[in-house]
Amino acid sequence: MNQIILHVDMDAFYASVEIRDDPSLKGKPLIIGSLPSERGVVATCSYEARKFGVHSGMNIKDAYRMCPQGIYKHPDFEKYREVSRQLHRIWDAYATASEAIALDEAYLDLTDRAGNWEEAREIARTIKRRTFEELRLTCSVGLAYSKTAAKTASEEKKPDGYYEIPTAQDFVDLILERDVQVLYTVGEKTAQKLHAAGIHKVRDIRERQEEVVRLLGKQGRWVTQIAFGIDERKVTPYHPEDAKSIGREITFQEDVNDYAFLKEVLFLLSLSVENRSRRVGLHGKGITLKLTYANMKGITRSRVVPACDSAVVIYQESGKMLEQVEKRPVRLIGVSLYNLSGEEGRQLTFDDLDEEKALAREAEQERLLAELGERYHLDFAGHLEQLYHAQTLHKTVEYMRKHR
Ligand code: DCP
Ligand code: CA
Ligand code: CA
Repeated sequence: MNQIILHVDMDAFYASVEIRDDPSLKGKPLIIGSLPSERGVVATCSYEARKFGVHSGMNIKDAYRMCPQGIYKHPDFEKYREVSRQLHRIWDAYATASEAIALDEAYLDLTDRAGNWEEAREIARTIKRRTFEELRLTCSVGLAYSKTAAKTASEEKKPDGYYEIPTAQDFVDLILERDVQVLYTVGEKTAQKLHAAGIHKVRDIRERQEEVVRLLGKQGRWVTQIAFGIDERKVTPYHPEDAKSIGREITFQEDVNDYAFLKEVLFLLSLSVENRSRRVGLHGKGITLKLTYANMKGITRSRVVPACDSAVVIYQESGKMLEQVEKRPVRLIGVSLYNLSGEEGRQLTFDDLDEEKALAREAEQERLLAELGERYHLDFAGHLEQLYHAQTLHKTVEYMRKHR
C-alpha cells in the first residue's frame, strides 16, 4: 500500500487570524483565551508570546506572570469556523479524501490525485501558496507515506514549514534518537511511565518492545508499531460540520446506584461537552442523556433547547432528565448536544443577548465547581483543562466514586 498523505496545520491559528484582521497586533505577543482578570486558560498565542514561555492550555494567570506586556484577547470562534470553511475550500480541491481533525488541521489523501511524489510536492506548494495568497495566513505542511509521518513532518519546520518523509525508513531515521513523546500518541502521562522504566528514546521502544507492551497494554502495541514507522491508516473523510452530535460518556468500573453522584458526574461531562462544542464553534439545539443500566439495557432521553453551548445549561437539562428515569444501577452515563449549528443559529436566540443570564450561568458554574471541590477535596476549578480529556475525566470520576 503506497499512500501519499499530506497533513496541513495552520500556524498559531486563532492568533494569526486576529493579527491578520488587526495589523496593529503584528509582531506583538498576542494571547488568545481568557483575560488575565478572569479564570481560565490560554487557547493559543502568537510566536512572539511563545518566546516568553506562554503556551496553549496554560493557566491565564501564569501566562500573565510570564508576559505582562502581552495583548490578551477573547477568541472569536465563529470567525475561526468561517476561516476553517474557506481553508477547506482550498485544500479539499486537491484530495480524494479530506479528514479534518481540528478547525485548523487536516489530512488530505493525495495518492490518486498526485500519482507520484513530484506531483504531490507540487500540490503541497500550491496549497501553501493559495492559503497565503487567498487568506493571508501561513500554514505548515507535511508530506509523507503515512498519517503519523505526515503529522510529524508538518511540525518539523513550523511555522510556515514544509517537510517530506517519503518512506518508513526516513521516518525512523528522523525520530530514532528523539524522546518518546515525538510519537504523537504518547502524551505526557504515557511518556512519564516510559521514562520511569528507563525508556527515553524511540530507539529504546524499538529495543524493548515487549516491555512497552507490558507497560502500556493495547496502546503499547500501537506505540511500538509507530516506532517502526508502521501506520496503514487511511484518510477517512470527515468534517466537524457534518458531526451529528458532540458528547461525552463514561463507563464506571463498578455499577453506580447513587443518583446524587451521577448528577455530579453529569456536571463534569457537561463541562467537557461545552469545551468541545466551543472549540469547534457549534451549538446544539437538543440535549440527550444516555444511560446504560447494569443489565446492559440502554435508554436515552432528549429535549429541545434554545441553541446552547453552556455547561450549566447542559447540566441542568440533563439533570432534570436524570431525575425522571427509572432508578436502577447504572453502568454508563453520557450526555450530548445534537442538532448542531454555528453562530448563525445562535444569534436568533434571546438568551445569549442577555448578559445577565450569561453571568448568572458563569456564577453557577463557579459555585458548582467549588461545591464539588469541597466535597472531594480536589481543585476542580484549577484543573478544568485536564478534565476535558477523556482519560483524566475517567480517572477523576473513579476517584470520586471511591471517595464519595
Ligand atoms: N486550541 C485551544 N486550546 C488548546 C489548544 C488549541 O483552544 N489547548 C485552539 C487554539 C489554536 C487552535 O486550537 O489556535 C489550533 O491548535 P494548535 O495546537 O494547532 O495550535 P496553533 O495553531 O495555535 O499553533 P501551532 O502553530 O503550534 O500549530
Ligand atoms: Ca496549528
Ligand atoms: Ca492544529
